Amino acid sequence: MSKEIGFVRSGPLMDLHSYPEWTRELVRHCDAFKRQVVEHELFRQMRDGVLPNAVHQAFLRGGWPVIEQFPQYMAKNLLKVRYGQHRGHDMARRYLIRNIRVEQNHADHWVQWALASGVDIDSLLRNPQALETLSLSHWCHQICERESLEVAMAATNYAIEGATGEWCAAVCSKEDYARQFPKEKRAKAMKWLALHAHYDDEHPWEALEIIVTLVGEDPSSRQVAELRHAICQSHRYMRLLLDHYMSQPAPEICARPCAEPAL
Ligand code: HXD
Ligand code: FE
Repeated sequence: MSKEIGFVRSGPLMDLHSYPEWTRELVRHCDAFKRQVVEHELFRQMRDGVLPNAVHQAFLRGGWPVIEQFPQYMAKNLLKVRYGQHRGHDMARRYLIRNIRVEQNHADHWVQWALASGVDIDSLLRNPQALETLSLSHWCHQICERESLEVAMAATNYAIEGATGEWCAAVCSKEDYARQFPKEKRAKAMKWLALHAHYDDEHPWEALEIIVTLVGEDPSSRQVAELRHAICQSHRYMRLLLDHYMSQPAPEICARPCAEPAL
């Protein structure tokens, strides 16, 4: 049996007051975790143009698995959608199909950013990444594979893209970082960052609207707790990745097959 229509937004998309009170509380709670990503030392140094080259390159290699796989997380969620079952499903269908296409170009722009930053693309594509980095992509696969449409979209399209819009805006808030690239390469190098730094980036808000439409005006406390957990975990995994590169810029390339541990 199909669910009732439920939440219909009346105010502006990007205004928290357009959403039910439980949403506002959820967003406020998770913002503390998001800030630890957005205000991370790695992004501060990137913004100021003082991030050591080795850390910068390692970050670009380490971020790649999530960039490459992001459309696949969305595809997993698209598989959960049933046309005509619920207004939230129809909104999710449109959003996911449209944005999977958009993310195709984003992977290309990330590669251009890495190339302009001196990253060897073969090593970006083929070398094993640090476990701390891989855990974000494993988490995304796990949650999109096992959890509901709304919880999985909260972890990925809302939490990861939301925090990303803000850290990109922070890095682009001054010219220092962009100036590190020669003028003729700058636009191409900065394309991924510039696209995600748009203050009016509606994607996370659209995801939030879909999530609220799916769960309705008055979800159970268990549903809200699941959403809260998914969002905060994504932020914590992002932070784990950033902490890793700030504390351990050592090469992570495994030159030889890893030896069996001694018994
Ligand atoms: C951040 C490292 C700590 C990973 C950032 C992941 C951002 C994903 C953004 C999404 O739109 C996919 C993309 O390639 O643009
Ligand atoms: Fe993107």
